[in-house]
Amino acid sequence: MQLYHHPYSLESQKVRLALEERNIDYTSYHVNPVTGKNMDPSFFRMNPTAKLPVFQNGSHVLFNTIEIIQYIERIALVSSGSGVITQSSKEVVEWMYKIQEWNPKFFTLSHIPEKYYIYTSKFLRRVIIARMSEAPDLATAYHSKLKEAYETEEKLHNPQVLQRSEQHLIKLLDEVETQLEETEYLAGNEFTLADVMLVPVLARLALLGLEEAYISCRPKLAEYWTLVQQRPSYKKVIKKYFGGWKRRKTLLKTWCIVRMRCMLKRY
Ligand SMILES: N[C@@H](CCC(=O)N[C@@H](CS)C(=O)NCC(=O)O)C(=O)O
Repeated sequence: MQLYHHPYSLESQKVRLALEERNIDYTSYHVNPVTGKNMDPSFFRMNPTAKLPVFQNGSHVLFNTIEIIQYIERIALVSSGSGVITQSSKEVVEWMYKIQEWNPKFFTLSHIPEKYYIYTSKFLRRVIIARMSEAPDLATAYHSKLKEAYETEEKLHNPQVLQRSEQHLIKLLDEVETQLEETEYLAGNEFTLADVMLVPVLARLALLGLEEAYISCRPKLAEYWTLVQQRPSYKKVIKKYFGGWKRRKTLLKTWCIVRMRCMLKRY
């Protein structure tokens, strides 16, 4: 089994947490979306939306986060045999869909300093154009990606889009807080795949420096956040890249690559 993913990608984090929690072995391929690696023709041919993650098991290729996680769950169920692991309950699945409904894209981009966002998005557009000339048979798909990039920039200037995204997040976190008043974890007193979906959302808020504004102000959520950060899966998938000083190192490395390639005009 192969997973094409990147530590920056929130959707990838969800899938990697599920793989770690269920103890499934896989071959990992890093595809950095900020340096435009997801635009390479080899990856683009497999997934013309260029989105991460992609999970491959033989000829079976999955792109949808929930489908991948449910597939991982089935593999874990089969390999556990004796029934140590049980299938996700209706509550777990409902939470998974509820969390997946919130798209972090505009919220995240609107909290990145504008100069970094503008520089990187210009770089990515150039990468798309360069890849398009390398693989003219994929021109239509690359064109769609270019269009998407312009639309994203336009939407980022629309206060309504940003407001809707924030309101959606607040509603989700309020529902989570109400649930955590009843149970230790999201769907009961055990960590489940619903929690696997939520942890990267909280990690994203922390990464953007918004822990106070969205997590700490909700007492149960704050307790939960402290608890889930103790898990080995969290340490391996998120803390390894973004914990403490590592955050700076991880972000700086990508920023240097982007700057260098811009300076050398190597798209
Ligand atoms: N496949 C996911 C969504 C994947 C997704 O949005 N991935 C983002 C990263 S978290 C991505 O790859 N963005 C890069 C791009 O759009 O070029 C789903 O289930 O809807």
